[in-house]
Amino acid sequence: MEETFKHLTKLIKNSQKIIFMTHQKMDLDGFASILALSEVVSSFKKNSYILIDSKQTNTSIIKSFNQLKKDNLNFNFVYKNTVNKVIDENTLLIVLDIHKPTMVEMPNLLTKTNNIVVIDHHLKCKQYIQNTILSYINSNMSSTIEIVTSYLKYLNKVVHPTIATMMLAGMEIDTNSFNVKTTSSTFEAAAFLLKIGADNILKQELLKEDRDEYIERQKYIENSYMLNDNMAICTLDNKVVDNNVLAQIAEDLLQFDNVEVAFCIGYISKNKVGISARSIGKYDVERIMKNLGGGGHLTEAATQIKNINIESAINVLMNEIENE
Ligand SMILES: [Mn+2]
Repeated sequence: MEETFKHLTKLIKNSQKIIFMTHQKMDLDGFASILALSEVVSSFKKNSYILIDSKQTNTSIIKSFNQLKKDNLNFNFVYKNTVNKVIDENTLLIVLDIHKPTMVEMPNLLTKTNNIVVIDHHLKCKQYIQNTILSYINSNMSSTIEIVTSYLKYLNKVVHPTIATMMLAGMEIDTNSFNVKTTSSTFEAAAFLLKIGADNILKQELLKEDRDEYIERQKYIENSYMLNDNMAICTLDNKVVDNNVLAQIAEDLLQFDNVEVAFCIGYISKNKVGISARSIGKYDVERIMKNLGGGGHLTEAATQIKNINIESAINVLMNEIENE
């Protein structure tokens, strides 16, 4: 990891402009990692830009933006329609929390520069960003934030307490409250963030959710059932929901006795059914989702199936599980 950090520092110092990008449907692991690195870049007196989607739906992300405003923390945000004015072939493009080219916020940006860095903690997949000058993908890390925290330690730098708080919150989300993929280094990183000023109360505020959404989710969970000894499934009704809802429910199911794998199925648009799958780590859900046209990682994966109803989608999933 030290070699990577050394190289990364050199690349930043040798660049005029740095653009950060994470995956589509940005989450706190990607966003807080970007904010922290952006602070680092500024401390090297370099200009950094952060590519974001102009529409954010993730609650903790929206709260984070409001908090940045409250604390007067300014970053250069650019959007898909303005980033082309900023990027040129010498720009350093740092991609965080993702290494699949199709899943980055703006895939086409990967063709605009020769200087791409990828830092990620997901299991390396067959399809990855090829033309990098530096790539660090370590699936032993709980989160991208854990890697970025090590980088801060390496540089002997700190970030604003609000950013440290967002990092702690992002880590908590990625580890499902310090359960999944959590090692002693994860706790050491969390301890470091608290040491440099992460605030536990603000962290809780960022992670709080809407009461109505919570109640709706519990209603669905009430109707979940076990498929066999260790797999739980929750099927929603005809209401169209956001992908995040499916993911959250699948994650919720993992906290129950005997559940090692969880699926949640529901309409994500009028004629599209989404399946979200989660595993505590013993079972590879990516394989199942991949066979159904989706993808993801060992512990979290998903797919979308067009022109199908929920009943048929359940059957398709059941068949796939039986084939396993
Ligand atoms: Mn992540």
